[in-house]
Amino acid sequence: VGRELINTEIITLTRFLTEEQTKHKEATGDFTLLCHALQFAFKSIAYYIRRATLINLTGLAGSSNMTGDDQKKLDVIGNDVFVSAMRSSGRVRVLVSEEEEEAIIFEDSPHARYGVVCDPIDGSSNLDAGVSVGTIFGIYKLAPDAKGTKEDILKPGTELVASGFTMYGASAMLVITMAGGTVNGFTLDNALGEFILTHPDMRIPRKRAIYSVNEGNSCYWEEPVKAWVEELKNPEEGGKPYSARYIGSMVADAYRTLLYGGIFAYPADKKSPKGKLRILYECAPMALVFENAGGLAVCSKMNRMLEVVPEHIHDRSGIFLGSHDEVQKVIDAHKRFE
Ligand code: AHM
Ligand code: MG
Repeated sequence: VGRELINTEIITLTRFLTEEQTKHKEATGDFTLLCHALQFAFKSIAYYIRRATLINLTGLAGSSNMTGDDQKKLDVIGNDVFVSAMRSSGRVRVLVSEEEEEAIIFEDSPHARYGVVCDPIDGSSNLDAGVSVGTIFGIYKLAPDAKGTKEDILKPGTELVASGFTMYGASAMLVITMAGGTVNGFTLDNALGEFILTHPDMRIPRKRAIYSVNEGNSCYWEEPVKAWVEELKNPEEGGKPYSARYIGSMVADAYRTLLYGGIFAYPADKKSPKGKLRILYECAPMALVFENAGGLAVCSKMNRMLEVVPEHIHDRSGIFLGSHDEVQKVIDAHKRFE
């Protein structure tokens, strides 16, 4: 009856989280509930993005966020969906979002033990062209004496308990990792409304000749970065040059890099001495995913990205992440300039 063609033993995100929870005897279920709220936010955002052109959600909202970026209508909606999901979970005390100037403290959950950081719709300049965008998130367990202030969350990525991203592409893809764990990828089945485990234990290839960087900024780059890219483009006799791939959505560029290998970079440069991408909700969550998949992630000073401590919630950093050997090449190029 075609039974052999149908896999009835699918692992949904719900099942995966339940199984993870039973592995931890001390678990209270709070983290699992928080993840359920997260997955609802991802499904809702995926739904609005898919329908954006049909229901008048393209274009600008007419406002700008704290960094002066013009907000898209979907930036605002994505943020509202995310904030509401986190508030109603009852498990989040502090939330930092790219779209909110201040950290949000949920006063109605005074005993909640988690802090969440997010970029609800990253790469939103690509939205109206139908190019993939994504949500990036990180989860921190608050210290027992946490006071429910933004300081509770000004922590390095080494303190993350989990992080990941959802890419809204041909399918919505959720990639999630827990501290010290593996990286797992789920694909949203729109008919079932469930994220299905399709990419268990993702491992990034050790090397691959692909680089992903906005080379339009190269006139602002520091010498080691220039030298590194020149080297990739001009191989020794008989070698092949690297391929360039740049979507301009960190989530999509990072997802490709995770699957195929290579390197994604947004260096600090003379124009943006601190880099462009944000430590808390862009760099650190991605760095945990890449390290747990066997790759590396460093900042522009070539220090481990996960150890960079933000002073302010919206602080930025240069970042290089990807295959182990490709990131090592950038580190080596910098060493030659010391
Ligand atoms: P956003 O958070 O305002 O969307 O900006 C972040 C995005 C990243 O997704 C992407 O890697 C980068 O900005 C692209 O920047 P650029 O256009 O300077 O290359
Ligand atoms: Mg962003």
